[in-house]
Amino acid sequence: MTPAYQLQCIDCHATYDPAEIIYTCPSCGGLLEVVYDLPSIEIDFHRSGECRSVWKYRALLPVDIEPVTIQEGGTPLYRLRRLFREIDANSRSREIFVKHEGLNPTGSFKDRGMTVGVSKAIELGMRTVACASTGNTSASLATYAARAGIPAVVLLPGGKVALGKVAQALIHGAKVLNIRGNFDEALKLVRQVCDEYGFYLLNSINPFRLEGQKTIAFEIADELGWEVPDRVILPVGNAGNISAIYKGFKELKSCGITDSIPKMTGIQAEGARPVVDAIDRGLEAIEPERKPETIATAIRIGDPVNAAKALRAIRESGGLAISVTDEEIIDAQRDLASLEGIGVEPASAASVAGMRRLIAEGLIDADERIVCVTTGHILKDPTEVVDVCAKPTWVDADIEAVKKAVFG
Ligand code: AN7
Repeated sequence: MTPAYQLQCIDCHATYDPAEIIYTCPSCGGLLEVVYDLPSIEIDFHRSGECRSVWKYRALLPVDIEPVTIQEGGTPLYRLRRLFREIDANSRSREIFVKHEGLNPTGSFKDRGMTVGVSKAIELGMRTVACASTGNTSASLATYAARAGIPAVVLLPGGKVALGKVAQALIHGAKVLNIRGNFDEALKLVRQVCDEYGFYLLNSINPFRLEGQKTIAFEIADELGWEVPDRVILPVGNAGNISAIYKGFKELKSCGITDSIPKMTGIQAEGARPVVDAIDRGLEAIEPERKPETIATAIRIGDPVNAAKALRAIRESGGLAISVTDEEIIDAQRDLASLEGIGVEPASAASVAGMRRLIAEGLIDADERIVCVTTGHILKDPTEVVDVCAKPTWVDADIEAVKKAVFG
């Protein structure tokens, strides 16, 4: 069934026809979101036995054609067993889960947004799709554009995108531009290109893309038997995902499917923390960081476009925002990999590093049920992994040498 929905400005609340090609409010410049006439929509996904995937929840997705899909979503929710054993022993009731979004088709949560966003592009008759990207968005966009049979143009901060992501954008056939500049500059440029040439912009300023990403909330609640965790912790870069997941939880509550909203908790890297600063200082809007820097290149973003939505998500839900150092990120990445068997890229490990810091500092209650979202797969950034790990031991092709190396 086709849902009744519109675009609405989050600031002046003006509403627009969803077929208009707009990314911000033509009247006041505010961010847009998709709003549904919830009472008129027949929602059955909480009763259906269908496998979890983005399109299981299509009653609350704004796409009216057969979607462009390669089976996104349905990612695992792992309960942590060893990493927080000490903390668990202190607090037997604490449950900590990891929602591993790195297990989407292209290895990141972006696929949830792109299956919806590229489907929308086709529905709207758009002929070319484009984005700026710290890597994962470009990998995902290139893949879904290939699936849809339309060209993609991606602008990258040259030299600062992890190897696996560049490789994906290239092999899936996107036009890949290495900009001599950072992500924030690339995003400004791609917005101009889209305006001038009528390309469809699929950065997270596009409200339809975020609709796909809100299914992370639906899947978490679904997997917990339509209960809601106390807190969701995730990395924040351009601040789309935290906004999308919050919206998903709000819609579930509005529909009467769940009865609470998790405390949305955003983690940024120390060198790129405009959202954390705005929360700390009680600012209305973020102050951009001109020279963002972190090993977690995915979230090396100084001027997040969705900051206004993210600040609301964090404040309204009673959540938190903190930053972590690159060392804490690397430690969390290593521990997730070696103690839990969960391989994630550095930005994703920021969520677990942040949780560890919050628990250590006593900033979150001992009995909270927590979900950390790990947003990207470890193979995205093999260069970083090899850099932070001990090197393999070279051994002659000789049994005595092997024995010596194994036991020595
Ligand atoms: C692994 O690909 O911005 O706060 O251009 O790749 O929704 O931006 C990636 C962001 C977290 C931050 N984790 O999410 C891009 C891009 C990973 C990411 C984020 C990104 P948002």
